[in-house]
Amino acid sequence: MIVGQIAKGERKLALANLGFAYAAFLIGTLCGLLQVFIRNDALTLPGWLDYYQVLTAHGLLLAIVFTTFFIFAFFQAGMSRTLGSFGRKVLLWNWIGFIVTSLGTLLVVTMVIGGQASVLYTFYAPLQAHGLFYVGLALFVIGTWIQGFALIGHYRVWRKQHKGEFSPLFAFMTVATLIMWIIACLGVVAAVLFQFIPWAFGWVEGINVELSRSLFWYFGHPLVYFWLLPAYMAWYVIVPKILGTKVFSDSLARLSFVLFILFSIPVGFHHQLTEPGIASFWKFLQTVLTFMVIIPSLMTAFSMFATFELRGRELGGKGLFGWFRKLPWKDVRFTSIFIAMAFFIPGGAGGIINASFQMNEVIHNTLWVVGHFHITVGTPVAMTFFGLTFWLIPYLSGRRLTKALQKLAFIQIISWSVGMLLMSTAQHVLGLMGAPRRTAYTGYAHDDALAWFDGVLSNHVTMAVGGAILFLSASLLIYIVIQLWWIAPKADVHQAETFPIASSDVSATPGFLENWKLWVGIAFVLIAIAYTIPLADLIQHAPPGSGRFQTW
Ligand code: HEM
Ligand SMILES: [Cu+2]
Repeated sequence: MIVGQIAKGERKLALANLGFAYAAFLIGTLCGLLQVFIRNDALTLPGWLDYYQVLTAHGLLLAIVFTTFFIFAFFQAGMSRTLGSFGRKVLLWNWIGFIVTSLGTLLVVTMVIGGQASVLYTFYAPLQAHGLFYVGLALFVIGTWIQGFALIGHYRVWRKQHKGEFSPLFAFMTVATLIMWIIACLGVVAAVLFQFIPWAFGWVEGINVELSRSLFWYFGHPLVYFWLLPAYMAWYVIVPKILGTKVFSDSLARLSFVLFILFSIPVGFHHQLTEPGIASFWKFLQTVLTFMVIIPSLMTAFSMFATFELRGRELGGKGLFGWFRKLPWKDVRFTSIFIAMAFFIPGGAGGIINASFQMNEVIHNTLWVVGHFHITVGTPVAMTFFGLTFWLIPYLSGRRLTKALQKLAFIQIISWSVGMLLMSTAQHVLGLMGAPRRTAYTGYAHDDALAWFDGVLSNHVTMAVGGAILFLSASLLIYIVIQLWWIAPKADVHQAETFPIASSDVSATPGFLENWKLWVGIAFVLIAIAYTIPLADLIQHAPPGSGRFQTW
């Protein structure tokens, strides 16, 4: 059997992470299917299962477990591919981190299934889950830190051996993403260790609710960039290789990742615009910082389309848009990611609406928000990961994506797009008309108001049709994953999938871009400016702590 160019240790590690990711994906999407039918009163759950229990599982399994495990698989395979095989210590610590992350996940999932933690994935106080739920969360984060530091260790070894050289772009971006993740998690770790665990186990009586929410969102916004940056890595580094060209601009790519470290953290208050206890000035400041992220986002969009156009013209595309037809549409590795990018255009535009103080009043806590994150994390990120899966699993398993499997893969990405278009459009429109999010079926509204939800698009039935198509698509993906992992024909040397990495010209890249001390320093200064005074305020002028509530 021929297995890519990857050592056995990393291969097993990445596959273990992928196994967890796709198990979570299957159960998570099944929960999504239940939700869309419950919300339009087509399904009633048995007494032992609760809507909010299902929704907690859905949010956690898809937004946290699927993404994180997938991302680490991608990082581990890619770091081994670009920097060389892991040393014994790096490999060992990656495994230890993986095991701790997995134990945390299992503990959290057990608590949710056991009906002890229907607190949704944001676990807002004063809703109180079993203490072990928070212990599981802490283990999960610590496990990712161990894996993260192990990968950074691998990078440091490489740099010591290659003094004065730029690291490969893939490795640079991995390190940038991990640095952002580690800084971001400080908030959630502080809340879980110092607030939730003592409170849930009954060691202290009250919890400072607003402080816990602020610490959560200090983490919660960069969390979305933790999902997004690995997808951007695929766009910057993998896609050009599939197109047969090189990275458009190495320094632009590195600069945009540095800007994401700076501007994705000090902005959590844009999720708390309606909350008391934070003065308007701080909300305003963090909103301004939020909008700074538009700069690296548009830099990314620009370099993607520049790559497409330049390559399309090289291949003979003429006229204003002739290059578009020359792109490799028959290659599912490309088309999947192109669709992912296309979904991100309305997704990003919606994000600007959400982050705007006044417009947020209209959409806050409505189904619009649900529509929004399904066309950001639920499609651009998730579908980029699907597109990676089609070659990453063969690369790791030594099998082939056959013609028949590629056909199925096309059906899968197209059905996901159709399902998502229906579901998320309905969610956006319903939300604008006032349908709340995080609410099981309710007939509690005036008849006139219920009539608003009778349109073609503003309809819970449209949402359910979309959701059902999505679940079929998810099941098809699981079938493809199983085929690629265990069943498809083995590849020989010539057919073996490779890990596509585009070459990147560093001759014009300024050295300070790889000066991590500088960027981490600036990131902490921005965080201190945006958070010190309002958090100190929340602690000093704390109201009496809240008791524990279990509403289920
Ligand atoms: C079969 C595919 C899917 C279906 C049918 C589906 C359906 C839904 C529905 C109906 C809700 C809103 C429920 C409510 O607010 O009452 C929801 C929430 C959510 N979905 Fe999905 N979804 C799917 C896939 C995904 C994926 C792939 C992701 C992320 C990678 C995702 C992440 C989330 C998150 C984070 C929430 C919010 C949970 C909360 O409010 O606590 N979903 N989903
Ligand atoms: Cu945010």
